[in-house]
Amino acid sequence: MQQKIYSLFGLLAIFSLIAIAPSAFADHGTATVTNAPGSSVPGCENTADGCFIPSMVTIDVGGEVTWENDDTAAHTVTSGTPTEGPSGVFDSSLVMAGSSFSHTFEDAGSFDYFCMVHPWMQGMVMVTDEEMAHGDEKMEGMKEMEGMKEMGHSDEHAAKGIEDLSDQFTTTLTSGVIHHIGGNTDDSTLLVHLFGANDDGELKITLNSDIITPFDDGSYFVLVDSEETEFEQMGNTLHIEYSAGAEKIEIVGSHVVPEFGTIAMIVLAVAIVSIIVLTTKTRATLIPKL
Ligand SMILES: [Cu+2]
Repeated sequence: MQQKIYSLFGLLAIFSLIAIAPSAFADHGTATVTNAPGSSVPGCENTADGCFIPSMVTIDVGGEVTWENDDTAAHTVTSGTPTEGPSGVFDSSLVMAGSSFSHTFEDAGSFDYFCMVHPWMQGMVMVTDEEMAHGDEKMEGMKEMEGMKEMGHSDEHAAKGIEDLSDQFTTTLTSGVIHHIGGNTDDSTLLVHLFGANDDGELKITLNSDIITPFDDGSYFVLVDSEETEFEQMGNTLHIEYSAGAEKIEIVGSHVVPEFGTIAMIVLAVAIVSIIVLTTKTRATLIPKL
């Protein structure tokens, strides 16, 4: 008899757990998002919740979202979109592997965010007023997410062949990271976009002659934020100095390979290499940002 009562209690306990669990999950005060391992390489955007897990979270006004970087690469969580740029609501700056970043949302609304280093990584935070109809808000969010997915498609072919190029192209920076590199065939320019160059620094870049061809005398022409700049050149390696706040370095040659795929692969290779370099150089100073 006593055994029966115990087992009844046991069953009751299990049932009450099942009953309570959903409300615990529905707690909208906090949410945790993790960086998907491998998201520093494009392709994660083709899977639902492939880059940020999950890519959309809903919290109440006053709630806090924590992003945990479970990846091996450094990432940022920056409000805004890659096309329109940072919106200024929140910005983690570089979050190293194993670190995290939190933000408390005081206003209702939907907040797009992305990774400045890997702009194919996009997510959204929905902040709802308690009076607001949760269902409608979510629907709107879903629609926006679909739009974002479509945008990401142009990155698809960029994922191919990345391993082949990464060892052909090297770059190091003493301040900030490379956001991306673009090629402009019309004026034979390689555009290096910097991010987070808060101090004066130097970019050391070894150019791949398959992508950018120098002028007949073997030289290039360099502009930092549209100002002509003196630089050192040793073979194909350029040492370009820039001052704090610099955003754009242009390297002009006689010819730049037009193929988008190639340029996209360089961007990736450069981004990855620069992150590795930056991670090893600044690990000590950046980690305490918890
Ligand atoms: Cu990233």
